Amino acid sequence: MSRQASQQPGPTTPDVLFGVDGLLDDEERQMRDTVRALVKSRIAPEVAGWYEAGELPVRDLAVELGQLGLLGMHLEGYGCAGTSATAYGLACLELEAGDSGIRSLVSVQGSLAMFALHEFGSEEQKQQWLPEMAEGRKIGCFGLTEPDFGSDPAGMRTRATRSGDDWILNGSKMWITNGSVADVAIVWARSDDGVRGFAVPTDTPGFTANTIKNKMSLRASVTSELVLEDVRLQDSARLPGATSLRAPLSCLNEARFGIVFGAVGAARDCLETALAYSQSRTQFDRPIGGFQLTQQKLADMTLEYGKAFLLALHLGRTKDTVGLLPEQVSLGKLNNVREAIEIARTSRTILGASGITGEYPVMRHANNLESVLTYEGTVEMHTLMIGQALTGTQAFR
Ligand code: TGC
Ligand code: FAD
Repeated sequence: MSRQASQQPGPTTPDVLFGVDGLLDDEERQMRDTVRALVKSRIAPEVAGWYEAGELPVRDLAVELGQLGLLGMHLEGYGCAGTSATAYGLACLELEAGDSGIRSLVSVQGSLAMFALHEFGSEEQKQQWLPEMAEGRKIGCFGLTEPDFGSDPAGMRTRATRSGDDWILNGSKMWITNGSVADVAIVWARSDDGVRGFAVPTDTPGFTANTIKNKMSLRASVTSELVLEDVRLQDSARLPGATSLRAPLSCLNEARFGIVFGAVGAARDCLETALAYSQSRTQFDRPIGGFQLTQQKLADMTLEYGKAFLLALHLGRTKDTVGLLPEQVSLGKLNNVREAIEIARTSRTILGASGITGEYPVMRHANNLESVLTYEGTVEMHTLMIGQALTGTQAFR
C-alpha cells in the first residue's frame, strides 16, 4: 500500500489501518465473511428486540449455527468441523460483534459442554451427544459455579455419592448459561475421590433448572440456576477421563480463548458505530468527528482495538502451532475484555444521549461486557494467574 506524500489520507477503517485482511489466509477470510453475513442478516436486525425482551430463541439459533458448522467447530470427528483454533476465534469475533449472548451460546455449547465430552467422555457418551450437539439439535450447559463458589470452584459443595453401582448427585449450580434450555448438563461435583464430571440428561428426575430474571447484562442469553436433588445416575453418565479439578479448568481454557477474540468483535462494533456517528452528527456547525477531542478518542480506541486483535491472532496462531499455557490465555482474556469495555464506554460518550438507547448497539455491548469481564475468570483472577506465572507465588489463597 503506498500513497503520494502530497495526498491527504481519506477516511479509512480501523481494520484497513491495521491491515487485518492481509494477516488472514483465504480459509480464515471466508469463515469470517460467512459468520459476518449471518450476523448481519439474522442477528443484527433482531438482537435489540431480544435484548429488550430479555430472551433468546436458543433452539432455532442453535440449529442455524449448527448448519454453518459453528458448534464445536474446532473439535475433530463426531460431526464437528475440525477447524483451526484461529478460525474458531474469528467466528467468535464476528458472533460477538452481533452480541456477547450469541458468542456465549456458541462458547458454552462448543468449548465447554462439547469439549468436556470430547476430551473426557467415553466413546458411548461422545456418540450419544456430540453429533446432535454439533447440529444444534441438542443443547448443552456447563455447571461449575455455585452460589457460594465462583472464583474458587475448588470449594464446590455439589456432592456425588455412590449408591451401589449408581451415583447420587445433590447440590446447586448458579449462573449457568443455557441451563434451562439444555438437554444435557455437564455437572461438576465433589466425590470421596475428588472432583468428577457427569453428563446429566436434564429430564433425569430430581434435576431442575430455573431461569434467572432481571439481568441488566447479557439479556439476550439464557442464564439459570441448576438444582440437583437426589439425581440418580448410572456410572456410564460419569466422564471417565475427568479425575480432578484440572478437568473443568481445562475446559475453561477453551472458552476463554473464544472470549479473547469475541471481545474484539464487540469492541469493533462499538468503534465502527462511534466512527460513523462522529461523521454524521453535527454540533457547532461541523461534524463532531472534526473536533480534536473526538479524534483523540477515535485514535486511542483504534489503537487498543488493533492491539487486541493482534494479540488474539497471535494467541490463535500459537494455539494452532505449539499450544497455549493457561496463563497465556489469561493475558488475552484480561487485556481484550478490559480494553473492549473501555472502547464501549468511550464510544458511548461519542454518541451522547443517543448512546444510551437500544437504537445503537453500544450500550448493549457495554452492559454485556460487564458479564464477560466477570465470567470465565474475573479480571482480578486473571491478573493473579499472570502474577503467579511471573513470580511463582500464588496470591489468591
Ligand atoms: P489449582 O490448585 O491451581 O489447580 C487445580 C488443578 O488444575 C490445574 N489447573 C489447570 N489446568 C488446566 N487449565 C487451567 N486453566 C488450570 N488451572 C489450574 C492445576 O495445574 C491443578 O492440576 P493438578 O493436576 O496439579 O491437580 O486450583 P485452585 O483451586 O487454586 O484454583 C485455581 C484458579 C483460581 C485459577 C481457578 O479456580 C480458576 O480459574 N478460577 C476462576 C473460576 C472460573 O473461571 N469459573 C468459570 C466458570 S464457567 C463460566 O464462567 C462460563 S461463562 C460462559 C459463557 O457464557 O460464555
Ligand atoms: P466471586 O468469586 O464472589 O467474586 C466477587 C469479586 O471478588 C470479584 O471481583 C472477584 O474478582 C473478587 N475476588 C474473589 N476472589 C479473589 C481473590 N482471591 N483476590 C482478589 N479478588 C478476588 N459459571 C458456570 O459454571 N457456567 C456458566 O455457564 C456460567 N455462565 C455465566 C453467565 C453469566 C451471564 C455470568 C454473569 C456468570 C456465569 N457463570 C457461569 C459464573 C461465572 O463464572 C462467575 O460469576 C465468576 O467465576 C465469578 O464468580 P462470582 O460471581 O461468584 O464472584
